[in-house]
Amino acid sequence: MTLMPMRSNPQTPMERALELAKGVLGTTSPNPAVGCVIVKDGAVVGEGATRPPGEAHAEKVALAGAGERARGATMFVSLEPCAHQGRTPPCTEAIIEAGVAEVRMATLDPNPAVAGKGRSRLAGAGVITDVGEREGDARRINEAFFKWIVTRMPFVYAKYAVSLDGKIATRTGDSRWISGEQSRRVVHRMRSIVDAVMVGANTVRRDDPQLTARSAGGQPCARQPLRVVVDSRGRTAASARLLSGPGAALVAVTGAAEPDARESLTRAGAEVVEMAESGGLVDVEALLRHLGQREVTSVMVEGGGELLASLFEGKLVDKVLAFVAPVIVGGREAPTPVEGRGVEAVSQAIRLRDVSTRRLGDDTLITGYVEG
Ligand code: AOF
Ligand code: ZN
Repeated sequence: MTLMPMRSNPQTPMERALELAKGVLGTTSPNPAVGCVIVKDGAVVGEGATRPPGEAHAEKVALAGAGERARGATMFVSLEPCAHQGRTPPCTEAIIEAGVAEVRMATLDPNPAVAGKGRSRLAGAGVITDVGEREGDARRINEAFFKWIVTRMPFVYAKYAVSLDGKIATRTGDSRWISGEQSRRVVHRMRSIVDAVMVGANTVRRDDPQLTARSAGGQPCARQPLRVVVDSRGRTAASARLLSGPGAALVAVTGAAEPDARESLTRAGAEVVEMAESGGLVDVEALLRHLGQREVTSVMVEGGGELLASLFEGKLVDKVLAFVAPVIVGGREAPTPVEGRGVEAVSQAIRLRDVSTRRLGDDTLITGYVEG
């Protein structure tokens, strides 16, 4: 028997703030998920995380818990406190009023309404400030917000599960299940964090996925991502499972979709949105821009190969999540995750950076960011 090693480094207040932030990911959008810890004389006197939009920011929750003990204390917060009047009043004023002596923020807020103003407002009022402790981790937690708030384009995750020989299904289209249970649980956790999931019409026809976020026991989660089908002609069957069920569904079509098809989808409960076309297909960049304007900050694209190819070709993918399972499927007709035409030379291939791997049972999850 092996004993668990004693943790030689107990969690720092900033690590706790990051943990609190992670805990509310998926409940704060389009706001970032922020964690805050207030320490006085070496003891934690208040903690908090961002509440849903329109409710308190992390700092306000922590200040409420600390009460009078916030006076002369140090605040650790995973994002620069806001200095603007948004849906809620500025956190900086609450911090100054509470008499906090020092604010240590992991990173500045890229929101143009804040972007350094929070820090200078605090410093101007005599509060000691510091920026940069665990900055990379803090930015990664809110990677979608960091892109969306400055570009108004959603952060796009390309997710797929492949066999060890690079197939996403057999030649007959069977794909249940290539990846193992632990991998599928990670996918459900991701679906509960992102604002939208997206698939192509062929994937709906072939797999009839539900695309809901479900717990390990199969129960649908309280919050569901918007389900988006890219379907130029609007030929998705009204009986497709993703059109009903908890959460909203949107079908993106082009002018080529017949009124009957649109009506049947609307009756089935979906919102039908006509987008510009590009080569006879839905212009995916325009679709993403449309979603971003509706405050969709992140989209996880779950296939198929043609949709992923147009997104990669349009340089619209930010991060890849590839689940690799130790099975061999074979077959030259068996589909692969990215179809389209592909590049001619390996030197033109899309490269990932900051690549990391994680074991999930016998599967390996490989993630990385598309080089910009
Ligand atoms: C903070 N603490 O916990 C979060 C912040 O409309 P509002 O008032 O909710 O403000 C939204 C903006 O505030 C959001 O775009 C981001 O810049 C910042 N989020 N700021 O001080 C927090 N979630
Ligand atoms: Zn705030």
